[in-house]
Amino acid sequence: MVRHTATSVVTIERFIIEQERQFPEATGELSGILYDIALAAKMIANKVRSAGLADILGAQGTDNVQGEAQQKLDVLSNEIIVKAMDHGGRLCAMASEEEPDIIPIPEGFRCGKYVLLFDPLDGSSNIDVNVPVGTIFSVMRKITNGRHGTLEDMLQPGRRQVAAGYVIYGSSTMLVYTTGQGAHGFTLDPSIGEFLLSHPDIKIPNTGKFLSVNDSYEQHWSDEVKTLMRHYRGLEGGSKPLSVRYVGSLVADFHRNLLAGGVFAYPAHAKSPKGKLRLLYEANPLAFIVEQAGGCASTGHCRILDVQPEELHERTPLYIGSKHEVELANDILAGNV
Ligand code: AHM
Ligand code: MG
Repeated sequence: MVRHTATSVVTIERFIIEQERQFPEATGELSGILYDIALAAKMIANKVRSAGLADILGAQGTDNVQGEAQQKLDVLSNEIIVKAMDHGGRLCAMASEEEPDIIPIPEGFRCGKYVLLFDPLDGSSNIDVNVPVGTIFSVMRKITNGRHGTLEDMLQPGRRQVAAGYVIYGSSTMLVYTTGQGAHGFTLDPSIGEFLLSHPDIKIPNTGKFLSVNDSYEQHWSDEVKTLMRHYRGLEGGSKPLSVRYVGSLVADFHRNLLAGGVFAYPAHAKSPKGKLRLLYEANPLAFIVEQAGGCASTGHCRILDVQPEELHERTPLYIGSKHEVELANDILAGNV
């Protein structure tokens, strides 16, 4: 990998090109997908930034000052991504958390050799209270013959991802991605409209500081999950308690723990036996990133990246973050502690 000094200014485009150069056989298609995602992210960031004005300019379901109907931001973000990606000739199909079925590439456009899976605006219920939200994406290589991508191309285990990433729309907008050569973070400089390399080769601390979990579900947790949480809180097992931080916006909770060390947990519980989060749009891409950063992601029983998906909108329990805390989850949920 090309080394950059603390003072070099490296745009995301230049970084992607430098990474691609490591592979002389690369056609540039994957790089093209990443540029298009970065462009879509800038467009969404722009909409998210003015979301607080929606009430002034016209709320959802009403017309704005131009007389156009207002759209919910998650629906709008979905459209932005689809429109930024469907004509580039690199994808053969897409799937979104917002849409029930596969999104085909429109007739008349070239189909490429990749599929894109995404959650256009995760945590969008937080928009009204000005809490960070995010976009999460995953890229897989097409495995079927034929021009268009199929469900089979989407339902591959996460270890086959060729790229994955997320964008966090927070106090600044950041894009973090991996193509399997480390996890790298870029911060949007709004004055020039460019993502600049700010967090090269992110490494998550082996032992965490933070615990992110919605513990109002405690009454529905299994005894093993309750024991695990007691360990995390230092009430059992003798370790130092983790500090609880729960935004309720997966990208924000994950991002903090990735940089500072910690574990995000969304356990299965009696009312939601597979948890809440989606394997293909949320767990897999974040698992690829966390592993590249030296952390782990587990269902509590097996590595997230090894799960064979059965359906597009499948949910999974998720324990993700620092190695020590995720391994503790595996041990306690297996009854080994
Ligand atoms: P969404 O995809 O409908 O936005 O839901 C996912 C969000 C995550 O961002 C967050 O971690 C989780 O839901 C919070 O769920 P809960 O309110 O059950 O704790
Ligand atoms: Mg989501």
